[in-house]
Amino acid sequence: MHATAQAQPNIALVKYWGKRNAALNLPAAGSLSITLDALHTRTRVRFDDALADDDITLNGERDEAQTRKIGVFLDLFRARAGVAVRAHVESGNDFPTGAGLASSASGFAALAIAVDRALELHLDARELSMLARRGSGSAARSIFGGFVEMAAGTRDDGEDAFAIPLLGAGAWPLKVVVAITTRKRKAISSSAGMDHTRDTSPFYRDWIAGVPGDLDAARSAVSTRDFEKLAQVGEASCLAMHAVMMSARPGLIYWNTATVACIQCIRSLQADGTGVFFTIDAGPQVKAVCLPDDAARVADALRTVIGVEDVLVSGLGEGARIVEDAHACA
Ligand code: 2P0
Repeated sequence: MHATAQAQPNIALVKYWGKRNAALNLPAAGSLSITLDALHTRTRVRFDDALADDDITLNGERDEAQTRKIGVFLDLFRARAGVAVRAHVESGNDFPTGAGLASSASGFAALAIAVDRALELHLDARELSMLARRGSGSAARSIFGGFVEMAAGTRDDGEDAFAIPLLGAGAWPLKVVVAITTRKRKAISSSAGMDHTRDTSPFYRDWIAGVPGDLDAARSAVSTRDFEKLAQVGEASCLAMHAVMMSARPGLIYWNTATVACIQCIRSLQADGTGVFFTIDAGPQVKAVCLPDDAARVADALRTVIGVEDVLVSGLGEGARIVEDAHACA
């Protein structure tokens, strides 16, 4: 009745921003991501007959809203197992939480894997991806390593909205340099930001309509290891997503001045022939995707940008998995 799992965040190169069904957390369009290896979530789950309520600790703290959300997520698994037993959940990240570093992706992926093992459900990866999606849309992708595609699906029950692995982490070992420009939590959650964008942006339909073409281009770039092509579609998808966010009323601006300075730094590196492109999520951090030999140069350059607090370098990593119980959380 207990298990510990580890998962890593993923970074979308073709972005997910919009839902077609909020109750089942179904995305309005597909997405394509890379799973990282240098940032980790570890989650320990122990079901306990003596508990009256779930007991949930995230990064050493208890939070009522998070406890409710995770309780609802655990109910999906309890229903599958036909049990009502409550759980102790301890989860920790070794990177800033809720700051645009995809902590909800690694968090719900790790939780899904740990709960599946603790309840001995033995669900397959597709089912785990669909269940992780219920916690957070991007978590469906962190079930897998390397390059991953998430399908929007068309079914009302969401049974065709899951991620699939496209290419293993070792098959095209790109690097990701993360420039951290603040450790503060973001003011507007992704879910709230997506709803607001759908409800108020005049460009929302065009944004969603453009995603399938970007997915085709990115999938083809991955299968042929065409970095230039991936760079073009990756930056275009990121900027289109931020454009639609900014066109909401009032506009959502997740960037700060250092975010823009990092983009400009990356543009000058590109002009000098460095293999790098940027992507930015619902937060001010900049992720620079690089050819392996160029990562050190990119990291050195981003460290000199005013407002950059820290720079992390990551390779591509594996999907969510069970780990030894001994050292539970970061
Ligand atoms: C992505 N983001 O594709 C996009 C880019 C943020 C910007 O997936 O509401 O936390 O839990 O399904 O997964 C962040 O959204 O949103 C996200 P919910 P999630 O990575």
